[in-house]
Amino acid sequence: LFTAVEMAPRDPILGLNEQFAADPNPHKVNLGVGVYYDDNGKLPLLECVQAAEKQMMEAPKARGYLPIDGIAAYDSAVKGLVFGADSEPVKSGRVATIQALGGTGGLKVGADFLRKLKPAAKVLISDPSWENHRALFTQAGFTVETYPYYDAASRGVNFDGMLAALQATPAGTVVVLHACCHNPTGYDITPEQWDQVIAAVKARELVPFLDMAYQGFGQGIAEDGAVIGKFVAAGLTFFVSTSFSKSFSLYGERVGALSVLCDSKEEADRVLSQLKIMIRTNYSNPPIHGGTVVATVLNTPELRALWEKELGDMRLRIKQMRIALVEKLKAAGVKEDMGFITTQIGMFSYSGLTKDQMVRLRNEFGVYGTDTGRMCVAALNSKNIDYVCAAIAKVL
Ligand code: PLP
Ligand code: TYF
Repeated sequence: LFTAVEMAPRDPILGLNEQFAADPNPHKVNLGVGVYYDDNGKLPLLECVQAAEKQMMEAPKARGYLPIDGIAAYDSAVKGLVFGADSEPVKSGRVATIQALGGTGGLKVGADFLRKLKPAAKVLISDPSWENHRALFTQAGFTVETYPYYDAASRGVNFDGMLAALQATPAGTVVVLHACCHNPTGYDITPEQWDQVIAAVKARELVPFLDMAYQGFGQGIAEDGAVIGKFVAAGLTFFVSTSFSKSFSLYGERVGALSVLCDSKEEADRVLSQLKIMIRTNYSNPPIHGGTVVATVLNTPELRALWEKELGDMRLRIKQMRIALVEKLKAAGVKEDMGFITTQIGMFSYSGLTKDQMVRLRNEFGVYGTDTGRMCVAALNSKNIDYVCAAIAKVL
């Protein structure tokens, strides 16, 4: 049965983790996978999460099946976060939201539904994008192509190229857009550029799928969510996937969501019924723990305030690491102006280093980033940054 089964390639990012774990170098630093570590190099367990879990422990509950679309209080909290609790879409009931297995799960439920709805549509992702975007939409049955995004020469976004591509795209094409903190480049488009993207999406009748995996890591929760408000104001219907993996440091609990903005409550009810079929035939219903933690935090004012503070601290620490990286690379003798690192946003920096340089960093110094030159700034800290800067200076 399995004699013809080929060995599949490793995930380019998660595969690096395995290589890192096996590396005996005592100085090794993992800047490969997108995970936030604190200044001691530890994965944080947020205080708001611990407080919610304490509450849950003190009033233990039996574990029946959840509804197919998850915890109602979780879904409504997600709607509030993404669209605004008092926003017209939420108040009118025209958002269909389901609790998903991480942001990936939200993307996949949305992709499966879209494939049934628009089987002939193509999917466009940014060039480059999170590699799993291509894999996930391909696996869902779509042909995946790209729109221009990164411009290496200007160290920024090739916005003219992006817009021209969208304007030349056939109606009904699904366009995956990073809502904020673009992975892997760290370059976001400006609010004015978003307006132009939205105009193109509207004119060409494209289907926007916003991936919001880093809400709160850019400028703040509301600030990063503002782009959603722009799509709403334009009168569009669209998809939004949410991930709490990073913002709650709950990677392994698999907490995320999919929200679909429809034209009316009646339409949202029908869409929700279809999303439920996707869920039921895949994993039936989501798990309880992570969703309860997030719902408890988001729906308890003191815990919500604590979360916003802790998320703000993570955001600030990453920004400080960007500033320190620029200064220390200069001090380590790098002649090139690395100031672009502080104009990037979110957890990643596209460093501009070549594949050869990234391989040298890994093999000679135990500093792990992806072959594309992406480094996770959120894994730098006051103890490893000098070593990393010295290593980068040597390969440059
Ligand atoms: N989308 C992007 C752009 C990401 O970087 C990630 C990271 O993991 C995800 C989606 C998936 O999120 P999750 O880990 O919650 O599945
Ligand atoms: O881009 C990253 O590093 C994160 C984590 O298949 C990740 O988004 C990477 C690869 C993958 C799943 C998650």
